Amino acid sequence: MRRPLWWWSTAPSPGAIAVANVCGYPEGVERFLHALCGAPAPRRGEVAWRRFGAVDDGVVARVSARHALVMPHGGPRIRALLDARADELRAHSPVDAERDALSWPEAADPVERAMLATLARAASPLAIDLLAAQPARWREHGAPAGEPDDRDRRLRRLIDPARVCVTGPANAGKSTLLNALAGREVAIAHAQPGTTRDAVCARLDLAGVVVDWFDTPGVRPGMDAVEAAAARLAERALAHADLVIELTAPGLGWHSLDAAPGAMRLRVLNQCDRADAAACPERADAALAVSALRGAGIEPLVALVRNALVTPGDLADPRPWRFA
Ligand SMILES: Nc1nc2c(ncn2[C@@H]2O[C@H](COP(=O)(O)OP(=O)(O)OP(=O)(O)O)[C@@H](O)[C@H]2O)c(=O)[nH]1
Ligand SMILES: [Mg+2]
Repeated sequence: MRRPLWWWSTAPSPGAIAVANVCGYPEGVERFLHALCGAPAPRRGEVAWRRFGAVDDGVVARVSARHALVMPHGGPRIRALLDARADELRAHSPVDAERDALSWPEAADPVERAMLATLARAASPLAIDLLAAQPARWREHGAPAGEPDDRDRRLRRLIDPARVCVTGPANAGKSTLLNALAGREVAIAHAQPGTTRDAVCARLDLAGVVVDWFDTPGVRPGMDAVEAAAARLAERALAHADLVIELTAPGLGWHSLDAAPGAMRLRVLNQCDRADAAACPERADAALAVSALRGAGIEPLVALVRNALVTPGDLADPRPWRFA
């Protein structure tokens, strides 16, 4: 087999640097790198800066005669262009098991190999210790029988982030809440109703559990065509949500929209810093009152969402986890 294998070790989400592998017979690896970079392949053990044609520049590390790492910048467009170039150069993608065996030669057994492959793409910091513990648990208890259960599925949110969708009337403070959680201005927040005209998404770390957080446009009468299109995008986000936060403010009432069957729901009253918040009718139905603007109640909200998605009991449970 003279055609080298080509695959990415880093997750497909944007990052500073991405790492691709070129693996195969030495002459196949050399021919591929020469064609990709327009310069001779680095020698075994060498690390060199190279241009990757018109696509990007970066570093090539020759791990061994048969294996090199190609490290461009980590944008999805650069990855796609390099994949297309690898295709032109007739490299091919390994099947999962082949790729894992090549990526993790130090793994003692298939469970350890699968664990390392999962660890490399897990989104949440809380996944690290739990995944690292799995090979020993599987050895001690044996492979868990049957299909994945609810705990397995909840814990997988540590690997592939859960979707949290915030809905509610215009001016409830949905975008202000996203900005408060992100610690930067992800979405435009403004006193004018109908400010959010798109489904904005940000990846947030909620005390160790990473989620994809969707800010949706507020529903209000007399929406224009752009807002109506944005509302349809919000419907799509809701259809795939794991958790829906219904956010409102004093006097605005609750807006319940259809969501994915089985999605959890949490009612939150925002703008609790206002003088009329304590006695407003929405307070009685809210699980929590927060002020996105002033920061009150944000930590308890983070804890509530995090514990709903991945329960403390799931994390403490010593049984093996079907993580793959
Ligand atoms: N007093 C107070 N005002 C807030 C709070 N959160 C948001 N606001 C204000 O409420 C207004 C609307 O905030 P947004 O975050 O844009 O509201 P939204 O729910 O995203 O609104 P749409 O995008 O129109 O659906 C802004 O003037 C915010 O400053 C809060 O906790 N307390
Ligand atoms: Mg908004």
